[in-house]
Amino acid sequence: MTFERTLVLVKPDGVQRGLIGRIVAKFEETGMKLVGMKLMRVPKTLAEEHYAEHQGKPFFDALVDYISASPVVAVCLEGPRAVSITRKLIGYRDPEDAAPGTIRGDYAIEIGRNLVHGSATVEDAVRELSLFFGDGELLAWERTVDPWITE
Ligand code: IDP
Ligand code: MG
Repeated sequence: MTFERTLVLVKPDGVQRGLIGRIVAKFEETGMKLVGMKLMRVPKTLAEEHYAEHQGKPFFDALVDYISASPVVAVCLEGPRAVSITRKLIGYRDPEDAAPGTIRGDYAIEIGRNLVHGSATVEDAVRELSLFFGDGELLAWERTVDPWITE
């Protein structure tokens, strides 16, 4: 099984609402390994680069304002299929369609305040992680429980 790394952002609404712990716990509890985490402000230039695929869409300016309005928590998770497992836990982009049990399904109401970002593909994850984390900020470390989580 190939290990992947993925980027999660607890967006400003998640930080403001005091949901950092609950959101990070959801991922941590799967057994995926936390290899990076920091509270940070997202400058507009970084927000625009991160969301470049949405440039020109009607919601783009509001999206950039939202992400840069207040601090986020950037998290890097590692594990087999980390990208797809993380997206599954986050749930569909519009909370109205997000399944119960997912972060958006349980804690969010509107698409423009959907609490959390997760990289959509392995390629996106590589690109996004290089935007949010510098050299040395992602840590390779051993957990004694690893053999009980992955074969
Ligand atoms: P994702 O976050 O599930 O990958 P994307 O389609 O990549 O969803 O959109 C990125 C983010 O842009 C969404 O999480 C949401 O915050 C915002 N967004 C997407 N579509 C809309 C919309 O129609 N109105 C307002 N915000 C939107
Ligand atoms: Mg996306």
